[in-house]
Amino acid sequence: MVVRVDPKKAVSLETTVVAHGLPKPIGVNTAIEMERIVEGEGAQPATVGILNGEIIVGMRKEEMERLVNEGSVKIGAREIPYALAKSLNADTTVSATMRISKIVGIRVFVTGGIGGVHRGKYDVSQDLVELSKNRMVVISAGAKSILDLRTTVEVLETLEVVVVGYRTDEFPAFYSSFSGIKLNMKVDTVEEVVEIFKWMEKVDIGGALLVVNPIPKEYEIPFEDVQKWTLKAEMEAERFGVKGKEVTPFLLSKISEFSDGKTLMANVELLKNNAFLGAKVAVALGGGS
Ligand code: PSU
Ligand code: MN
Repeated sequence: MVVRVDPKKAVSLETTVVAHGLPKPIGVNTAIEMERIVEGEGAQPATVGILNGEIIVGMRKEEMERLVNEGSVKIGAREIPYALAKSLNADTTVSATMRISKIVGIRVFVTGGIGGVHRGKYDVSQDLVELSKNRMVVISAGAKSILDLRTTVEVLETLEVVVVGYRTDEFPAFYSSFSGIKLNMKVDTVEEVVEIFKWMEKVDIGGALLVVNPIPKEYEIPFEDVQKWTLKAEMEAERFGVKGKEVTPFLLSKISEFSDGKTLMANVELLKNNAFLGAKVAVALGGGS
């Protein structure tokens, strides 16, 4: 394992969004922009991925490009041992990145949207289980709109994941701040996030503090539009027989196509917005450089 950051000052970032969630070269470019934002706030970016069976915490641009150009498998936490044993290139989802962050002692992790409960057929992301196991701060713009959001929020409750809205009492739906689902915990400052996290340690809540951060207003896409494109994308997925871990990247790329790239731009902007908040939390947790 290669660790290029001081865990106490670091914010970890995933690579599935780089290699599978966003098209080339937007994935790598966005990752670099997120890293600059994190550095700008005085924290250390730690992009996580696996190259030739070696875990890298704090990937360099060339290494991210290798994931994209040589090809890599999308892995969750349970596939980490397999990727290492088989010397694979692997991009890490929320669950895999959280697990690696935990191993090295990183307390803040930033993503775009967590995985969750899919609609229709049984398909539940490992992200939810991992969120229940690792006490760290996770910043996300809610969960992807392609999911069954209501059920996802209920499962988060069942798993004792502490879900707080950042300046909102609504669970954000990724591309839009609205979902119609209300949250019962809201914070208005980064200091409150840190305060809650400290109490979680004291009362031994073992899972994550999931801070849901709505997409900035100027990039928001109406919930109804996204729902319409999602239905269309789901029909295409059905028609092409897309299954398993291909589902999320397929739906995201179709929705981007139907929206003339609007959702793609929204995705990039919410990632940057989350990086900004994550870095502030890391610094407030006492790890500023
Ligand atoms: N958010 C994005 N794009 C993505 C993902 C999240 O904006 O590509 C990825 C994350 O890595 C998340 C994964 O962990 O999708 C969930 O995939 P699945 O539903 O197959 O568990
Ligand atoms: Mn799945």
